Amino acid sequence: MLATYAADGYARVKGMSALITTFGVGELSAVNGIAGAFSEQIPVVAKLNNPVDIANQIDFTLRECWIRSRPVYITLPTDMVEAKVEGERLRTPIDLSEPTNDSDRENYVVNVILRTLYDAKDPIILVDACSIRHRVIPLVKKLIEKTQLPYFMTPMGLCEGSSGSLGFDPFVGSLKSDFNTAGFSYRTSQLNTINLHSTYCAVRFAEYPGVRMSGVLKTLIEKVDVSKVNVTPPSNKNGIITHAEKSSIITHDYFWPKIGEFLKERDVVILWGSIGWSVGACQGAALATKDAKDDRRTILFVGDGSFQLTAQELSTMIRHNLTPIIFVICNEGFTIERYIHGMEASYNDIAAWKFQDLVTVFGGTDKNTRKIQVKTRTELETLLKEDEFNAAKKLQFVELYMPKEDAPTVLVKTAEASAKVNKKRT
Ligand SMILES: Cc1ncc(C[n+]2csc(CCOP(=O)(O)OP(=O)(O)O)c2C)c(N)n1
Ligand SMILES: [Mg+2]
Repeated sequence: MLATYAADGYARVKGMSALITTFGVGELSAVNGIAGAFSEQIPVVAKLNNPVDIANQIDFTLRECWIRSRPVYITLPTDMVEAKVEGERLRTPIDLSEPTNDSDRENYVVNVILRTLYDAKDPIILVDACSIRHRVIPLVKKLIEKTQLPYFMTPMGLCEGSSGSLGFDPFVGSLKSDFNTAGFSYRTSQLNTINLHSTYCAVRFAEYPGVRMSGVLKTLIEKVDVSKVNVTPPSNKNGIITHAEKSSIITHDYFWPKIGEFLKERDVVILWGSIGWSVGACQGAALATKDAKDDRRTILFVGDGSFQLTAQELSTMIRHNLTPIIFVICNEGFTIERYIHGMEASYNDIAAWKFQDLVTVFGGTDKNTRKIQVKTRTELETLLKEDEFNAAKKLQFVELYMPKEDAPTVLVKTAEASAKVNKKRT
């Protein structure tokens, strides 16, 4: 299971990854992570398939993995593992080109989209996860630049990209999970949306199967008459949170703006979703940057509860001499869950681990790892300014303490929305 998380993290950084498991027991454990990769449209290759033209089949499967941005599964019988196959085809790269749309259909859909867009009063663009998965971010950027339409990113669009929509609320590549929509709190009626997807497009309630967003976006950029689009600049109501409050305690509202200043362009940042996923994904992502001989930093932010699920991946990171920065946010358990249900409930408590000692337990030494404990704002600020810390030349493990009942404002709102949805369903 941890290997699937690592493969997921690796694919997010390097585009695609492969994973080999033992048949039976191994694949059963892998189901969890592969299903997660499927739902988030991550291209992972899991194992190998049957005889006749094995090489052809594998090439075909790899192309499908890339084009659909979904995991594929190949099983290979034991007697095929060492079978010799013709190597000539290795000289021809696998064709990973995007399938094109039938041009009549594409033009028709683009015309419908344009008509709808010109009629719209305050159109916006909402960029979601599939835009990144299906590699259309450069096209989305061009569309935004050309039209000057206000745009928004969903949490997953921001982290890794999804597709989205164009609205009068166009979505480009929407992935409407509970988390991604802040408890399904999006307020766009389907009647007011144009949805662009990797395999179809939808305008209001009409769906156009087989019309892929990559082609549609290209034609849209070409054809859009900017003078006919009603652009309303967004109001900047939220502003930037500043914290003048004098306290030595690290709270979320204080922490994240500080981290915002610390992060550099091209840093790979991993935040937790399915608990346990992020530690494995961090290992895969750090390995991917190392394999790519890239000096991007890999930075993980993980809750103490989530970390306890897959802590042993620290061992793999140490074994591969990876150099991520790991912040374990210690707040005595499942804070988000406390907000959703049971602020004092014991099922949201966890055992009080000595987190940084694990680095030593898993074989880390002063040479290849560093352990840091942070309890005050001064300690954090000193650390974030330090050259050695910023250079990220060894694995750095930060055990960082926050109050049990503190949570970011946005998260509290998302939790409230989830609690409301849960209540409605019970
Ligand atoms: C596999 C899985 N099981 C259950 C959940 C539900 N869940 C969401 S957040 C969370 C607790 C997270 O605790 P922690 O990592 O310590 O983060 P905190 O909220 O304390 O910052 C749980 C159990 C989940 N996201 N994934
Ligand atoms: Mg916690």
